[in-house]
Amino acid sequence: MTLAEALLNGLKEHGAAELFGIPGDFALPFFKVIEQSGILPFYTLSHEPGVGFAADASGRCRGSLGVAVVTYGAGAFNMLNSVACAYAEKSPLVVISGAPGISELQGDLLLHHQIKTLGSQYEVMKEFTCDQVLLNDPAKAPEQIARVLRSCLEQSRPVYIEFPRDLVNAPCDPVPLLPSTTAEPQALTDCASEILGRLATAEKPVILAGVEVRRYGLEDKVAELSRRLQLPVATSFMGRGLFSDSDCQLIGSYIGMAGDQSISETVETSDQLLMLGVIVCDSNFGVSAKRLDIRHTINASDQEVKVGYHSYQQLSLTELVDELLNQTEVTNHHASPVKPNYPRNLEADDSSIVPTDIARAVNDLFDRDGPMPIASDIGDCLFTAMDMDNTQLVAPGYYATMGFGVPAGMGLQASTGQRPIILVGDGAFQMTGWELGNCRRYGWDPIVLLFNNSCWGMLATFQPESSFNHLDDWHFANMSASLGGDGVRVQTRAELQAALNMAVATRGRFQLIEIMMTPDARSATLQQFVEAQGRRTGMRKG
Ligand code: TPW
Repeated sequence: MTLAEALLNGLKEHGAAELFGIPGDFALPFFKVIEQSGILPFYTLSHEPGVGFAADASGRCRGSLGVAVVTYGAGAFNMLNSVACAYAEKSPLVVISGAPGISELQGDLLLHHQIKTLGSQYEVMKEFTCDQVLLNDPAKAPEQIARVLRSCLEQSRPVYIEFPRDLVNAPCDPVPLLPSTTAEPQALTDCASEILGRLATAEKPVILAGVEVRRYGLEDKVAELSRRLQLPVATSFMGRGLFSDSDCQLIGSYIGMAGDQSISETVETSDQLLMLGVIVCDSNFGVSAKRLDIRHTINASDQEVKVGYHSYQQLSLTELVDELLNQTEVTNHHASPVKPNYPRNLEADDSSIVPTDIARAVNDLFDRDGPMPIASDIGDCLFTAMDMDNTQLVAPGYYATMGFGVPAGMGLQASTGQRPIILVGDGAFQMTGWELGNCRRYGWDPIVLLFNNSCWGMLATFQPESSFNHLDDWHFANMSASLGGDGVRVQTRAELQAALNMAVATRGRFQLIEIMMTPDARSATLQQFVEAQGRRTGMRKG
C-alpha cells in the first residue's frame, strides 16, 4: 500500500465519512489517489472557507472525523478561519495540506505559495490545531497518523497533516488503531462519587449540557443519567439541538439574560450545577457568566473536571459519564420534558414578515412533516433558531464566524444524507452563498431560508447610527436558477408559507427562499443579547 492509501484507509477506519477539498499543484498527486482509489467519497467546493465549514459540520453532526484537503499556502491559509472555528468550538476536523516535495526542499529558489519559510505553514497550524504531523518519513507515518487521528477524536479539536507531494506513492504500512488514553481509575471513582455526593445533598441540582455531549456521542447516556438522578436538563446555547431524540427532562436552552428567564433562573439559582461539556464563554452564557457561583458548580470539559475550586485532571467526559452511570441505580423512571412554548400557527396573511414568523413557519412544517436538521449561520437567524423546535442544529454559536451556514448545511447533507434547512442572513450569504452552485452535481437539495434585512443587522443593533451597516439589494433569489436551484423572493407571511410548502415538495434541487424583512425587524432574543453584551462591554447603554 502507498502512503496516500494508508492515510485514506486510516481516516476511514477512524470514522471519516467523506472528504471535502479544493486541489492545487502541491496536492494534485494526492487528489489523484483520492479519486482513483475511491476509498472515501470526495466533494470539491469553490472556496476553502466553505471546504472547512462543510468538513467541520460533517464531523460535528456525526461526532466523528470531518476531513478537509487543500493545497499548500494559498489553499491552507484561505481555510484558517474555518480551522479556528473548529478549534474554538471543539470540532474534530482533520486538515490535510499538500506540500512541496522533500526533493524540492534544497536550493535557494523560493517556491510559490511560500511565505517566510517552507515551515511557516506548519508553525501557523500548530497554533490552530491540537496535534500535527509532517509526513516526511513513510516508515514512521502509520504510527504518527494514528496518533494525530486519536488526538483529533479524543480532544475533539482539529489536527493538521502536511503531505509532501513526492511521498504520495511511497510504500507504507497500514495505519493502526491506537488504544485510547484512560484516566487514573482511583481518580475516576473518587471524582464520580464526589459529584454524586454533592448532587445528593443539593436542593436544586440541574444538568447543563454543552457541545461535548454531542461530540463524544453521549446524548443517550446523559439522558439516562438525568433520569436516574431525576435531574432537569438545560442545554447551553452552543449545545442547542442536543437531546432532540432522547428521553430526558429537557427544560430548554440556557442563554442567560438573552433567553427565557425561567430557564435562566433555574440554572442560575441551582445550588449544584453539573456542567457537562460546556464551553464557558460569553455567548453560551448570554453574557451572564458572573451569575454562576463557582462553589456550586461542577464543570467537566477538556479532559478536566472542576468541582468547585479543585479539579481532577486527565479525565474524559465519556469516562466520567460512564462512571456516574456505574455508581447509580438503574431506574425505570421516565422523564417528563417541558414542552417549550415555541411560536407556531403562522397567520398566512399579507402582513410583512418578522423573524418570529419564520420560526412559526418552520415549527408548523415540523408539526406536519416531522423535524429536519438545521445548519445556521451567525446573525439573527441563529437567535431565531432558538424559537424553533429542538432539532439537530449545527451553528457557530461561540466563535461566531459568518459564512458557516450554507457550506455547513451542504456538509451535513453529504455526510448524513438528511435534507437540511439552512438559516442565513444576507451578509453571511454574500460570503459563502455561492457554494450552493455545487449542490446540483452532488444531488444535494437543502432548503435555504435567507433572512434578507438588507443590512448587517446584528451590527446595526449594536450601532444603529452607522450607515456602513446597510447592504445593497442583490436579488439573491434571481441567481438561483443559474446556480442550479430554485429561488423565490417573499414579502408577506402568506408568500412565506406558500414558498416553504413548495420548497418541501420539490426534491433534487436546492430551494432558496429569500425572505425580505425591514432592517429593524429583529428577534427579541437578539435584542436582549445585544443589550446584555452592550452593558457588559460598555458599547451600549441599557
Ligand atoms: C467572518 C462580524 C457579526 S454579525 C455581522 C457581522 C458583519 C452581520 C451579519 O449580517 P447578516 O445577518 O448575515 O446579514 P444579520 O441577522 O445580522 O443581519 N466577519 C466574519 N464573521 C463575523 N462575525 C463578522 C465579520 C459580524
